[in-house]
Amino acid sequence: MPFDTIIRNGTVVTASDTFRCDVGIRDGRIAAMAESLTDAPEIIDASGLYVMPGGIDSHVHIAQPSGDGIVMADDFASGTLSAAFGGNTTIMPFCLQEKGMTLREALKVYHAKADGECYVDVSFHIIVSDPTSYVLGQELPALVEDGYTSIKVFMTYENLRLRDDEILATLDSARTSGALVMVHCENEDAIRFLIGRHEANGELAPKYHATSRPVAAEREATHRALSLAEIVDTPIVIVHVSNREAMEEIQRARGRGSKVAGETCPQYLMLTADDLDATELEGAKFVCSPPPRDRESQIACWEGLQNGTFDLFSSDHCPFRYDDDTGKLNEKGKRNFRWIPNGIPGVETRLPILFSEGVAKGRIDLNRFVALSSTNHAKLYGLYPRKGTIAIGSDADIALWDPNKSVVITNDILHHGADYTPYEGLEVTGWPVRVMVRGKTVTDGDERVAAKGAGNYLERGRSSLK
Ligand code: DUC
Ligand code: ZN
Ligand code: ZN
Repeated sequence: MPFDTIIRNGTVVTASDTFRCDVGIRDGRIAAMAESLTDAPEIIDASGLYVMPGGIDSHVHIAQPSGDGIVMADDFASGTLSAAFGGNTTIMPFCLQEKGMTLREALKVYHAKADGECYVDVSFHIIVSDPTSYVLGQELPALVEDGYTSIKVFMTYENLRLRDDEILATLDSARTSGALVMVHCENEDAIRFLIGRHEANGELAPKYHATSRPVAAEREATHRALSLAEIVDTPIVIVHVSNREAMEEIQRARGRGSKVAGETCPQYLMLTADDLDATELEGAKFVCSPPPRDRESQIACWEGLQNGTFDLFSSDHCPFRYDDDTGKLNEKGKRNFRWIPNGIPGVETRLPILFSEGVAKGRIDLNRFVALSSTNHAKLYGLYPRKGTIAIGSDADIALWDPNKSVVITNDILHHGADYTPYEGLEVTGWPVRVMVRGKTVTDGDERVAAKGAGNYLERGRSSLK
């Protein structure tokens, strides 16, 4: 038999083209694409379906220590299963270096959490919170050689933030090592000042999370990150951009010749700060950073997806349970917004939302959908063309999409560990009805088919952004 599996009668969509052909899979990779293929023990009829590269979600938090009795709602099993049901075949969670740890120690902890547990392929970005000279001079260059080719730095959160000199040193090391740096841009000092003022005024409800982290705090930090990167001539990714002013900083930096990638997320298209002002404590369900803004910001973010300001559409899946001591409504979080853990679930809903609100509503075309949800992630994070496209020789990481399937998103149809979705009741058109990782079906849309451990850890090459 020339193939293990043939996907027949589907319409293949890549970041550049849409065409009718059959796809032959052998040994986990795409072995043939032709008008008509025969001869395989498994024939999948994809009539009426799109055959797309599986989603790559390059911004996901799973089982990340969050301090103070707070526990993330997903481990690697539930997080990757949820990812698969949402049309993804690879996710990139963060491996947190806690202060005092080496990067290798942090990786050891994360590999122990992930190994043998995953349903889709995974690869870690390392959060650098303690950029010692050993970390930057010795570890990072060696880790890049070992396939850990991206890091994240924070400009906010007291225990994570780097000062400007530390950011410069980290960027400088990343340039010589060949690592790509993702930056969380919010001005910690301004935020702490505003949190303090809210507290002094007795303003403690979830909605004050949004006003304590205003657009100016994000815009300023974005400008500073871009300036620091320019000073040491290092490419960066500005992650989870929420508004037009931060987008304009990216555009201006590109105009000066800087190498910058931009990312936005579903929450900045679908939610606003008003969602944090729900009755009782329900607003806690929408607490994430940067916070959702306003309608105009949603429009701006759609424009950014259309005009190339954004290269990446990621979930920033960062799930906490709502009605739970270890989650949003922990004892302190019930009384003061500053203790509500930041982050919302979204790995399973990212692609249906982009498909429905983007493709079905005519804001972006199918090829842009694939670029934003898969191909650009593979290119920027060193996985292309092994991942992120449908081509001969690429891994057979495939999502079959029914463009007409209409689904009302409710938490009980999702597979994550959170007890809510921020998108409860949202009706979407278009849904992944089969997801295959390296040629093996993980979900058929309704049921899990693969066993735990079907997902591999991926070493990556260098970024296309250089
Ligand atoms: N930053 C993230 O990237 N994710 C969740 C919380 C945060 O601040
Ligand atoms: Zn962040
Ligand atoms: Zn994040």
